[in-house]
Amino acid sequence: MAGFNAADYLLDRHVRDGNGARTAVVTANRTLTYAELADEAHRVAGGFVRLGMRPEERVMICMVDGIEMLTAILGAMYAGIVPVPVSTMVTGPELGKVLADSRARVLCVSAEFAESAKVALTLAPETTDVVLDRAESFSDTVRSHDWATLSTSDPVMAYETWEDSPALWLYTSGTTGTPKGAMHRHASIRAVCETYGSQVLGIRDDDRCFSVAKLFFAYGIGNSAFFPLSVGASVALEPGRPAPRLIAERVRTTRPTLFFGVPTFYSALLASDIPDDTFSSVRQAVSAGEPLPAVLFERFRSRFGVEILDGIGSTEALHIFLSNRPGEVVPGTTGTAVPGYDVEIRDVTGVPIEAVGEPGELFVRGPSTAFGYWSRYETSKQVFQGEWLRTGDSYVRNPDGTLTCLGRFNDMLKAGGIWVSPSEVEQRLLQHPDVAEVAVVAAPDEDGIDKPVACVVPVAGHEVDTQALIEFCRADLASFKRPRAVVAVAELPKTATGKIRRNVIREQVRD
Ligand code: 3SK
Repeated sequence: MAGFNAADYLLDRHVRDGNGARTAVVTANRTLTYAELADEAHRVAGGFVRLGMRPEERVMICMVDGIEMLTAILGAMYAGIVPVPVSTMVTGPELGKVLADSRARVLCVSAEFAESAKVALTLAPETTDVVLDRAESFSDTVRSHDWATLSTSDPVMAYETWEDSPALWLYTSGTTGTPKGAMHRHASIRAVCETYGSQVLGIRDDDRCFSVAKLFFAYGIGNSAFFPLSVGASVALEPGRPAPRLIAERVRTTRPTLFFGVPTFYSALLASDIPDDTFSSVRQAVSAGEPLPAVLFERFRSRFGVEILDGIGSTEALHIFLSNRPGEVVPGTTGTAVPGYDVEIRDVTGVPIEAVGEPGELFVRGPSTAFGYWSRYETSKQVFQGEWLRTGDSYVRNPDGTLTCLGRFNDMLKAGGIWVSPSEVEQRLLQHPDVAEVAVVAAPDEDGIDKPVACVVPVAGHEVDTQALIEFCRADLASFKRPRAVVAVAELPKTATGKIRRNVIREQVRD
């Protein structure tokens, strides 16, 4: 089996090639070269070994974006240990659930999340050691360590992992359901860099990356670690929660060339009063997580002068496998398959649909799909089908060969017996100047028959005239697709990754 270690590929390779003095990572108070980042990550690897960790054991990482989190991930990979970055937005019991599920021996945690971690530990008896990035003492029930225990340990060189050795677990729950750990191998990290990173983004060593999506997401770890470090480029890390003014300030100071966001955040940027030249250093903005409505693409380009490249990936595929191409964006579509990946739209019987305009479920195969979910045999069989990965997204082929997302496969709704894509109705409503965000779901009318209902967040300072919005849809959509009711709400319920929680909205509109 071929030897390969992703941390060696991302760090030591550049040092060996004489590029150790290049800037790798920038935070508000520290800048590290490749040589310095590699040294620190090797020490963290040594720290994990000092704590008694063995290759293939898991370390859970619940930390804010920063050098500590980056070196925890890369240090674990060096040592053959499997880093499991998890959302910092979860409650203590939720963290406890994934901690227990992963059977991680060690938990690395930022001081901000120490209280959640204490609760989590009561549910995860197999976790014996906690490493805090700042505070020193923690709990009597586990051994607690400060960050220096890791970062000042004797360096450990890369363990001889294989291409197919486990490298990274990422928990995903989709928009519903219990979290499942998607298990990725070392070579998949190289695969996403050589496909999407190199052949779609065209990332180069003079790029500077900035991602609103945090390192604990599959999208964020690609944007802020794998892609920049694969080519000797640099990344700016921001620990704070993304808000338009904070991000605009960091963009002004770090001057990124590649900026990564999600549709909700692009919408928040457009609704804010940040200066129109904020993104003047950016050669390409990227969006994923949810389909980017054409109207947001147009508004962003006209106000900030930057093109947003919309793509779709999944935690199970590690990163983006379907994307527009720079300079050739077809707004309102997700573009075409990334080189190295094949996609199929299949009907309910599993037969591929070649016809234009006929919706079906998207399947993908490629070099970065996960082995499966940790300890989830039945669910893994449903999602990982031979070489193919079932995405759960509903897609349609356009006449120009691009694909358009119609929403989650199970979010499609029927009105008068005809399928309606919530996303099509949402795109129309977003064209209205009073509408900032919208989600369309099915709700039963007085006869118990499902009809489209729109939940709308008004633009700040505006009010929505719900009847006028229905008429606005009627003017441009087939009559059966128009929402039968529009409900104005202050905000839409979202997952940690910013995806709209339609199941929650469905419950709300039924009440
Ligand atoms: O949701 C997405 O589009 C995505 C993109 C890259 C990596 C992971 C995910 C979930």
